[in-house]
Amino acid sequence: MTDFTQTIEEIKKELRETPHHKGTEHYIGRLRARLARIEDKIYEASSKGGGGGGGGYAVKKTGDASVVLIGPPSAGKSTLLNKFTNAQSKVAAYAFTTTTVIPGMMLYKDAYIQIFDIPGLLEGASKGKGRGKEVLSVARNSDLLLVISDVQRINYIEKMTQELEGAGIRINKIKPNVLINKKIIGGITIHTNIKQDLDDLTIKEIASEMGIKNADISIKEKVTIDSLIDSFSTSRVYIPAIFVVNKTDTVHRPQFTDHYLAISAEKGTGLENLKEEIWNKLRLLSVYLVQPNEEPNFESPIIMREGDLLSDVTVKLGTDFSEKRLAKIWGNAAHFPGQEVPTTIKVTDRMQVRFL
Ligand SMILES: Nc1nc2c(ncn2[C@@H]2O[C@H](COP(=O)(O)OP(=O)(O)OP(=O)(O)O)[C@@H](O)[C@H]2O)c(=O)[nH]1
Ligand SMILES: [Mg+2]
Repeated sequence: MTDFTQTIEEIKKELRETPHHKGTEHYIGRLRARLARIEDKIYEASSKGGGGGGGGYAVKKTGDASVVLIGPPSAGKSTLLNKFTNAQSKVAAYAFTTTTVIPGMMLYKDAYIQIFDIPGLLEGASKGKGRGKEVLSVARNSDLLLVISDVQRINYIEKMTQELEGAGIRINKIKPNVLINKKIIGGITIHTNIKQDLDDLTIKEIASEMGIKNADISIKEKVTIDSLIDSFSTSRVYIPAIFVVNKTDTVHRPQFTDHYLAISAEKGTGLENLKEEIWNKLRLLSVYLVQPNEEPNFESPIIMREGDLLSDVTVKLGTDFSEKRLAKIWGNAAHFPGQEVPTTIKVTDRMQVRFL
């Protein structure tokens, strides 16, 4: 891979030395955009480099969804993995006990949820400290992150979050509402009904720096330089996260906001609660397949995600179902039991479906 380190350092130096005010905003925007473009290239290169996007770790994804445990050394990640799954990840009182990615499978409400235990993260991981970059690339490819620390080091949750941000991972955020319609010629046209703090020149320069030269850009929310760069970037990922505080058995009365979920992995407290939160955050739901000539029942669950269509269920079921365009449904979404619907409708939890 091309070494961008020097270019990155030069841009960062320039950013530090440029005074920040309205008059330099477009220049700052351009420099930040240039940095983001280089990051995009680095992530593109590393995700092509085999290992299933694990960037050096062989990570095989199976099951209905995947979760990664992120935290500093000795937070109790491996202890938690062992409680939740059949895995036997080594647990010890010293740092960096886990040195590679350890998968385990958790069965919860019919869903097979794959959990990855990974080496502890240090501050500076996103800049390449330890095997931080490889670890973070496992996180990039997951459906949910459990950011975990212990009661003595609650502040590490915030530090880990910053490392994730530094690796282009946006936590509990949604992609900025900016639509880009690329064209062959004509330059950049900006459409927005909202009064923006950024002027058109800044927006155009950021777009152009990120490789968008000709396009209609519709900006449907108030943007900042950072959120605009996020919306143009090809390498940002948006992943939900749960913040977990472990080892709450070691303090008399743990004190922190309900922003955090309290557990003791070792004693097993708070774990059912955490499983339910995992299920909710993954926005999983169960759909039940009803065979022809069969009464509706709850015997054959298929795990789907909120927003999936019935046609996504046919994809999951495989080729025998690929031609199906109509279905009968039972459950909350049905106006009456056995209603006939096209497979373009969304699935709902506990929907029973017979494909026609
Ligand atoms: N008191 C208490 N100790 C715990 C708890 N969970 C884990 N530990 C202990 O904390 C130490 C580290 O646990 P690990 O599960 O190895 O931590 P880890 O996050 O996997 O650490 P690395 O692999 O080094 O990153 C071990 O001595 C565990 O027994 C807990 O809930 N309460
Ligand atoms: Mg470990």
